[in-house]
Amino acid sequence: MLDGCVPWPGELAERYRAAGYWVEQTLDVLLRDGARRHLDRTALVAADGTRFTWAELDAWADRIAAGLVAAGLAPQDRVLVQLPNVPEFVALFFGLLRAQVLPVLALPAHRESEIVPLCELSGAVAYFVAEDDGAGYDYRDLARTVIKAVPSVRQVFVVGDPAEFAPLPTADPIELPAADPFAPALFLLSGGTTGTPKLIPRTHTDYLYNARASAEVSGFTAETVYLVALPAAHNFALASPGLLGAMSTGGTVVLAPDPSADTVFELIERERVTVTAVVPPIALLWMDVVDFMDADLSTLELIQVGGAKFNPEPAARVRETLGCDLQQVFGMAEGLLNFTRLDDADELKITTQGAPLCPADELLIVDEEGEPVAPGESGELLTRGPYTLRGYYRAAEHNSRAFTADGFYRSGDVVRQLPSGHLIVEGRRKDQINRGGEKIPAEELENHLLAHPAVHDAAVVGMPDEVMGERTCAFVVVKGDAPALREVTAFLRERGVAAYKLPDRLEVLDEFPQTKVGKVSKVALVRLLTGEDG
Ligand code: AMP
Ligand code: DBH
Repeated sequence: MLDGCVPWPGELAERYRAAGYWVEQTLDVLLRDGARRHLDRTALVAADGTRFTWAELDAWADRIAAGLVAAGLAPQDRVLVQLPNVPEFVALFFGLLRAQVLPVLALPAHRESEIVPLCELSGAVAYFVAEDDGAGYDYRDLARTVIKAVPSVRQVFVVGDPAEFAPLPTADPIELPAADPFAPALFLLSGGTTGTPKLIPRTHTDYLYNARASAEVSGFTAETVYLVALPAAHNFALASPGLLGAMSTGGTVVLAPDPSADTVFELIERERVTVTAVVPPIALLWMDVVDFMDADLSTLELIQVGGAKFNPEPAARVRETLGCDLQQVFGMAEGLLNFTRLDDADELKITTQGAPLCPADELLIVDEEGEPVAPGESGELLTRGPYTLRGYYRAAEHNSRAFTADGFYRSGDVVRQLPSGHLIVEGRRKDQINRGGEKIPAEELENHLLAHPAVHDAAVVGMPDEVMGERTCAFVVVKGDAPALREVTAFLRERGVAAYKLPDRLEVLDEFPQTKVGKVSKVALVRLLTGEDG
């Protein structure tokens, strides 16, 4: 195992292999086998209509792999990849796998305050970006900051006009050694709960299982046309089942540059999309406007909704509005995935967040003392299994708290389990805001706020919101004059904080309410917003 990664204990690993969850294949098999089987069928479609057959995509990935090697990248090197939903994302992903270079998958929304620490933590030697985000943001500016700030980053590769940097490297294909199927293949980002980012190593074999089993439970076939509406770097859109799941069954992947109804409905109609995955606010938006848009969505069979709780009321309206089936997905980049099943009763599809994907997923639901609750009671979800991490990368100290001694991951989610195995997500026991599926670690935002000259103390909480589930409220105690929200968000932007992490509301207090043990009471802060007493 790569230094800084925590392996599964040998006995469990043996069990996962014996049961067939872990196969001796690398992730790259999805493209290699797919190309052998599907040759001239369409594998990938860009938003502008550019199409790639399986053979073309396979050859492209080979050329990129050779280019990476020629550029001096070596097996086990880490690189930061920050690309929008463009075909290069897919080709580069497989090129990196073939060269055994490990991508750290950042979101297009990330900025300096996320990218720099990620490069530092991973020791990234290269940074892959797009020229811009199509809306005026130039990633080459960000790259200039990153290479100055992080000495390990030696090279920047750009999709589009590279300016002073290099284009995506390609070269004539070369023979490359096969990777170890049980070694890390890539790093996903955790939504996080602390002031520093956390990286999730995913091995070839665990992520292959993740993608293939998800594809099976979601009914994917060679006829599947999967629309990537969320960022491709997100575990949901990448492998749950996502684009890798679609590839695993020989389906077609269509890339949407953004999840707006205008963009997506046109692509669904044009490419005869059968399935896509979104966070709840996007589903709500589509449901709101579908009647006013004359797009033909008749090919759409299934919409997967996850990332944040999808409430029963809108869930019940999916079929009548969008004309397709609903699958709720409660997942985490750390591993465990829960899906409602396609043959579940409507009641379960509407009111639950699904049941665990794998028979070997172990779930514990525990009270504040860590003791298992009675069946059907709510408590914090702990889990371990064949595709759930055993430790964050290079985070020994944090791991000692984030995992039990037995290796169960503490999800921080408060859930209740029905006799059928389905989970209902009821809340959370982690210091994080879930803003419509985008995760904001409270401590991280508080640290940024504390850097503001007028802020003496800061506490960030989620405030209930009809559409987003939660929005972000920053409570501050000030020194001198209180700044306005607009001034604070400008300050945070200046520090390079991603836009989705900016507070929606700012409240100034003389002092923070405290718990009995003298900590800031976030429960009391939320009550100040909702006006609930008790
Ligand atoms: P991350 O660890 O950043 O991948 O985020 C995963 C977290 O998102 C989970 O631990 C939950 O807190 C939240 N989440 C994902 N899907 C759902 C869902 N369907 N309902 C409620 N919360 C969800
Ligand atoms: O929120 C998530 O991280 C998530 C949600 C649904 C996820 O990682 C997934 C499905 O795979």
